[in-house]
This record gives sequence, structure tokens and C-alpha cells, in this order.
Amino acid sequence: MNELEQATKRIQNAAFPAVLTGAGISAESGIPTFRGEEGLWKQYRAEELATPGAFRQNPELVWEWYNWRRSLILEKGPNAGHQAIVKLQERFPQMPVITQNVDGYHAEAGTANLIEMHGNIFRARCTGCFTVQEHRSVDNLRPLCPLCEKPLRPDIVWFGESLDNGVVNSIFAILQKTDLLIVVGTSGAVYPAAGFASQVYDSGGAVIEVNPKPVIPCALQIKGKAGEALPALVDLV
Ligand code: BJW
Repeated sequence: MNELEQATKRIQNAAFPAVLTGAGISAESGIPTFRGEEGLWKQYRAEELATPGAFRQNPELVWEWYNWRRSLILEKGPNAGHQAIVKLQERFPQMPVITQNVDGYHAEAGTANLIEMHGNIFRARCTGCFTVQEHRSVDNLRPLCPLCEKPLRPDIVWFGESLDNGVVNSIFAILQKTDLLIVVGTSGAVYPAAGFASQVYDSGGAVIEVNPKPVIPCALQIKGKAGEALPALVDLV
């Protein structure tokens, strides 16, 4: 039995599968990943753009970077990988999908039970009154809160920031319950998401990884692109 057939069996036998995705699932949409040859961190320093300190020091630079990414995300859309996950939810309607991505493509594709653990690029949060609002502008470098006129910031979890408590609790409840975690397109470089696969495995669950460069030793590894491997897998299920 090859990896695809083994993975098919594991999914068919799963009682409560869950999915974790990272930047790789949006790569075939034309959205750059963070790490690797073409990754965003090759061109930009994370400390200058994705930390609270960076925003305090140079909010315009941070907004410029997020405006550029927002316009790119708006130009493109979800791909066959996102769609395959929606199709898998037809078979497992309760299946949670946890994403580290902020591009909103899972929601756009129609994914239910979605947790966007690092936030969403189309939301902004007030640094004064903390109100969260939709933010779709691609050119404002100094957006202000319409309620209190304090500066807005992207509603995104930056390095060194804690994830929302409610989000963390929901994720840990899923990880305790799931008997199969399907991990797609993440390098496993950033915590807490980097620890999810081993957490499931250590409690007796199985892990399937879909990635052209798999990194999770405890996983059944399917070496391939999400937009090709996921539809093939879901068709077999
Ligand atoms: C394909 C493909 C195709 C290509 N198909 N696949 C424990 C140990 C050590 C450090 C820490 C720790 N706990 C916390 C930390 C600190 C820190 C951290 O993890 N640092 C590491 C660098 C070590 N974590 C945090 O600060 C987190 N906060 C936290 O834990 O709070 C508690 C705390 C508070 C104070 C101090 C310490 C702890 C917050 C993390 C926030 C991450 N934010 C970012 C940027 C903002 C979002 C944005 O602007 O978009 O989120 S970083 C960036 O990395 C982004 C991503 O969501 C995240 C993960 O990246 P991802 O998705 O894995 O992408 P890549 O590019 O790395 O990988 C792409 C993969 O796709 C590759 O494997 C390719 O092969 C593959 N691929 N094409 C399928 N077609």
C-alpha cells in the first residue's frame, strides 16, 4: 500500500479528524510562504514587520507590508487544496480546521468549524479601545479608529504575542478529542502550532502530513503539493 492509500484508510477509519494548515496551502494560489527559497522572510526581516515593537517603531512600514499582502490576497483566491478540505467536511461535517493563515481563503472556500489562530488580515484592532473591525483598505498607512481616533493595527498575532485565550482553549479541546490530525503546508517553525502534531501523536492519535518537504517525523508523510495531493486523497476517501 502506498502513502496515499494508507492515508485514505486512516481517514476512512477516523472518528473525529481535524486539519491544521499553514502558508503552504495558499502557495498554489500565488501567496508567498514565509520561509524557504521564495519565502517572505528572505526579503523582509520578521522583527521589522511582525512584532509589536516593529509597529511601535514604524507603523507605516508595517501597514505598507500588510497593505501589499492584502492587495495580493484580494487579487488571488482559494485553490484546489482549500476546496478539497471543504469536500472532506461533507464526509465529516464536525471536522475542525485550524489555520495559521491570515488570508481568509478557507472561509472564502466555504470551510466550516474554522479557527484562524493567528488572526485575519482583513480585520484591524484599535490600539486604544481594542474594538475589532473589518479592514479592507490597501492604501491607508495611518488608519485610525472611527470610534476613538487612536491608531488601528492589523488584527494579527505577532511574534511574542499571546494567542487569544478562547482560541487556545478551543484548539486544545480539539487536540484532546481528535484521533487524526491532517497537517498541510506548515514548516513547524512557529509555536504553539509546531507542537500540535506531537501532542496528538503522544496521546495515541495519528498524524498525516501533506507537504512537498515534509518535516513531521511521527506523521504518515505525503510528499506533494496541497493543491494536487489533497484533492487526490479526498477523492479516494
Ligand atoms: C507547501 C507548498 C504546497 C510550500 N503545498 N505545502 C516555544 C519554543 C520556542 C519559541 C516559542 C515557543 N513558544 C512560543 C515561542 C515564540 C514564538 C515562536 O514560535 N518562535 C519561533 C520562531 C521559535 N511564538 C510566538 O511568539 C507565538 N506566541 C506565543 O506562543 O505566545 C506565548 C508567548 C508570549 C510571549 C513570549 C513567548 C511566548 C505567536 C506566533 C505568531 C506567528 N505570527 C506569524 C506572522 C504574523 C501573521 C502574518 O502576518 O501573516 O504567523 S509568523 C509566520 O509563521 C506566520 C505563520 O502563520 C507562521 C507559521 O508559518 P507556516 O505557516 O508554517 O509557513 P512557512 O513559510 O514557515 O512554511 C510553509 C510550508 O509550506 C513549508 O513547509 C513548505 O515546504 C510548505 N509548502 N508549498 C503544501 N504547494
